[in-house]
Amino acid sequence: MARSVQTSSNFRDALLRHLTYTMGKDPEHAQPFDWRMALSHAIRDRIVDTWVASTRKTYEQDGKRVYYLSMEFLIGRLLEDGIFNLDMVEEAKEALESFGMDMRTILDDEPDAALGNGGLGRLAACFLDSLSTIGCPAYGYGIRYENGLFKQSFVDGCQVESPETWLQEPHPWEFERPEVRINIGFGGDVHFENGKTVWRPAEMIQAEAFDTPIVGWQGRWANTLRLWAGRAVDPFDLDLFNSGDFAAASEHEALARTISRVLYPEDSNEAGKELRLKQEYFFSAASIRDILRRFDSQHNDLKLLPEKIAIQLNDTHPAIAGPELLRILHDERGLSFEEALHITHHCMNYTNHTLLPEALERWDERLFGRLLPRHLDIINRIDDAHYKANPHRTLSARSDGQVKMGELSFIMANRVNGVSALHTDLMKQTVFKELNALHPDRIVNETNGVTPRRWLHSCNPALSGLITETIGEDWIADLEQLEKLEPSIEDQGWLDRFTDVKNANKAALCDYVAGVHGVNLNPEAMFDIQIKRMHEYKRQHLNILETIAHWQEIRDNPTADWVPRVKIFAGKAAQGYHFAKDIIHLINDVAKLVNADAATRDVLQVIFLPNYNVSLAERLVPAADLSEQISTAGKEASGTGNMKFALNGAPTIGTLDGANVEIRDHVGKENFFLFGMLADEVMQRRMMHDHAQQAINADPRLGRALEALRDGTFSPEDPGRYTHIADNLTWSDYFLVCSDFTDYWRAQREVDKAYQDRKAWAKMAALNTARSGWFSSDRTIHGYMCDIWGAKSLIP
Ligand code: NBG
Repeated sequence: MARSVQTSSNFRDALLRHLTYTMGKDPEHAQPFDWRMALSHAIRDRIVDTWVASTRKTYEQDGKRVYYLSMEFLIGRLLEDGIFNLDMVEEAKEALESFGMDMRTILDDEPDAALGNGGLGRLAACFLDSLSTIGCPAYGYGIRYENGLFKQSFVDGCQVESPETWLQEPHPWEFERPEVRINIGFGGDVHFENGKTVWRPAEMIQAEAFDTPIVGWQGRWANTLRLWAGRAVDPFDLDLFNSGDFAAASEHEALARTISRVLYPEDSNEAGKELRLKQEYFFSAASIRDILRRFDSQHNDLKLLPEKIAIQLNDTHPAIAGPELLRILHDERGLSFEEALHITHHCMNYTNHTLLPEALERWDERLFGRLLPRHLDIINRIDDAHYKANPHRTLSARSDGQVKMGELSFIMANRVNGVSALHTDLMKQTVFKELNALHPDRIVNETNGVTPRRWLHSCNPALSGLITETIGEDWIADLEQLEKLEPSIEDQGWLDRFTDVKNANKAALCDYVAGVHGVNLNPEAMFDIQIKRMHEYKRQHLNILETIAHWQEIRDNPTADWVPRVKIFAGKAAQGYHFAKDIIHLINDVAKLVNADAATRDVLQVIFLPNYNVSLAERLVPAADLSEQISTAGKEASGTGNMKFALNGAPTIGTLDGANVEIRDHVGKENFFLFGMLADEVMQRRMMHDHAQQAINADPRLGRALEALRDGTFSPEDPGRYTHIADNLTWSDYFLVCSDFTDYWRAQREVDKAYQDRKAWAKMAALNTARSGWFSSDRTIHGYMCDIWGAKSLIP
């Protein structure tokens, strides 16, 4: 399992071999696509060596395996990741150059695997990287969506969605496993026969496995991401075909495939669809079968299960895995219900990722019972057993005609975790207050983290190079070593180099934006960036309102000493979330007017970059001067973008929400621009019936910015376009945009002042990098291994 020791010429041969024999192309006629495929295969060969060795070792040592069940894995591109993790950047570059090819062009040819919506899916991807780097035997289980998250473009400033088609080209990273096909049942009824309960499903869909190896840092270990695709059990009806009904002959196949066709967008009102529940059961049940099959191949005593496996439910989407495991142990393997429950409970753990009530999954029990009749019985028995053990209170996973997945997950799980200190505390005080009182040791905190391989070493090679030159390269697998940078920060020469890196990253972003979008950004300006899903609680509208007020003030006094800023936004809104889409439209309309304003454009530019995804984040994060983390306190469970920015030397302007609290503690309060109400103040303020009007009356800047929305300043062709946004903020303002506006304005002016002293700013930025080492997902995974899974690394 040692690092591959390949000479450059060996690697060049491997590349040429794959171009010739895998792609069937001559170098003279090969297109970037052919080179990308050849390079991917050459890199993949190295990964497979590690992968096979890791799997063998896991079987030999019979260590505990971790199973991470997640509806989303937002892995993005894999080629660059593989090259960096194998430490083969120079070899790959040289090999390509010897054929006259530029590596960047080849890497950028890869489509993003957008199998997730946002933070939850990207966290799962960072965890896979850390599990492999640490050498913890683990499998990610999810769905191989044919169409990942939609593509976003703008037409007249409005978001337009089109399907993501990442699988239209061959995907070089996956291995189809036709021998791993599992039939998953739906519907039908439950019988009692010969003393046994038997579920006879009415419909069957086959789950077929596709495996992607995930290699860790320096190629020492590789785990598996196994994604399930839907197939028909009987794909083709020859009788129907021969009778002339060609469409009906393939209908089974088409229906079965819809199950792995699309990723549902979060926050959408449509999520209650039957298909979503089917997807959840489909991948959870296939994964449980697979886990048991692997266990059975090495053991014959089911009591050993909790010792040999740990299952992590990434939010409630795979919660049905609990009742499914229990069902198999009891109905099929013949354990008593109590014993099956006991074993299941000790295998399952649950991560909660949100307190937003609309995002906590609940299913209508008629729908649930129709699709999963036996599971509904089992959930009732789980509930009864829980009540029996805790008779003083009923805390039902089933009530008001609904199956509540949050409660079910809590009751099933051995450990329940939140994703930042504040979120874990709020979980105990709110959604799981009663359950926590009954099971006070069950909830633990595991603050999120991000992988330093992708989010510093590979996305910011210049900064990575400077760090390695200063403190050696061990920080890549031990991020807290970044604190060793602190003495250098006192050295002006070093700090100038740090600033040069940032400036070069900004210049590269300017080139990209000019090339792709035809907009010239001012590289001298402060790059102020807010990138994340569009949501009212994340308050992109607070940011744009402040931008409007700022623009108005510059126009009042154009010759004052303004600090030039570029306001950069990116993010997708769920298709059905009209308010969020209107905010995108507004930002685009503001950009149009402001960027064309000769009186202000030297000091203020606004741009909304379309189709935010992992690859775009990899360009933006290294180029940021200021990180916007401005959610209403108590609403953002953690955030992970906040960590990426701090790590890459962008101080935060933010509220005390999610992991911002811990970021501020680590980087120091003097290196963080704090504003806004605290979570408990938010709850108090909301009780005031006229909180928004009071805030507006107290701050004429806010009043004037809202007025500009009402009078059609930004939409002269359609003056009423933004009245409803102004009305919403004036009359309801659930997310307290108005109440936090004045303090946000104050903090922004402090940012301006701080940025004017460039030396002091550089120091602040560098301290953010040096003190962000704790936010590595390696630290988070060590926490899960120790507090939740009881799993060990198999790397000696
Ligand atoms: C998101 C939270 C983020 C958090 C990520 C990862 C969901 C349901 N939750 O704050 O909103 O960083 O999860 O934990 O997507």
